[in-house]
Amino acid sequence: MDKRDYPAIVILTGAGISRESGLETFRDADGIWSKVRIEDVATPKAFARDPEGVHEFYNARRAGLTAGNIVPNAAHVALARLEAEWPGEILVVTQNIDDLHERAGSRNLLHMHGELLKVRCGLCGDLADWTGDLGVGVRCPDCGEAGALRPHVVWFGEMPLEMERIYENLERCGLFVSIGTSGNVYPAAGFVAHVKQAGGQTGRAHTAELNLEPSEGASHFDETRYGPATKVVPEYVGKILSGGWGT
Ligand code: BV8
Repeated sequence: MDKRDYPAIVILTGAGISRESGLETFRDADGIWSKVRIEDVATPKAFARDPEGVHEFYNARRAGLTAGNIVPNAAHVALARLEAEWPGEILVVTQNIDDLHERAGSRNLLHMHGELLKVRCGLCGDLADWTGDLGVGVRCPDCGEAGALRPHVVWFGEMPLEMERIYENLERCGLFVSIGTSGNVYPAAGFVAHVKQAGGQTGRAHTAELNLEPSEGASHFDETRYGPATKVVPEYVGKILSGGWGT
């Protein structure tokens, strides 16, 4: 079979894929939004009103992610294996701001909600890698101004990144797999409906949800598999690589 016979795959991931690496999700019982309010830490208004409070929220998450005990799990590794062994195209679109997909070896990857280990200058637009704390007094490494650096993260009410590239891939794919997301946050939660409507390469793309439990959008999917990501994702990657996609 040549490359064209292998459907292009788009994989959407959310906080659930990183849960077994030790990172909290957002909407589970003990999740992040049970401890802080979105309006206080994850909107442009919150940052304008209380920049130090927002920096503190992201400083704690950045410190957690870089502490050394948070590593990719079998689900991240399975997706990197799929990319290495799949003869067709594959793109991972993650809502996550951690770097676990990269550290597992995924390369065709985009962070639609930004990256915790990057900062952006509100004045010169410079994007820089950043593993330490941020604060209002910290100077931009490029323009030298203080008080304009923010986490390179998409807050509520802000446009997610690379949306054109995402929709272009959704419209061409033959297989769409959603992993570890509750299907609450748009536009990501609308991707499965977009794939169904666009039809994909084969006129009808196959869609699968792999999650701990049914998401808000579960009924949109052709196929669902529930269980911890470190179990269901490697199993599903094995199924795809043995030619079982779409069944
Ligand atoms: C936009 C970055 C339009 C920050 C995040 C009013 C004004 C403006 C917009 C809106 C509005 N009302 C609604 C909206 C749209 C809004 C939205 O959808 N709100 C929701 C709450 C209703 N969306 C936006 O604002 C987006 N932008 O619409 O822009 C626009 C148009 C033109 C011009 C300008 C703008 C921006 C959304 C991005 C917000 N930023 N994060 C940060 O991380 O701190 S969202 C946040 O939620 C994370 O990115 C997270 O990834 C994302 C989705 O959550 P999930 O990943 O799904 O995590 P969750 O905890 O919910 O679920 C985890 C799942 O895993 C569960 O199902 C669980 O069962 C499962 N699980 C748990 N353990 C495991 C597991 N699965 C497998 N194995 C396990 N072990």
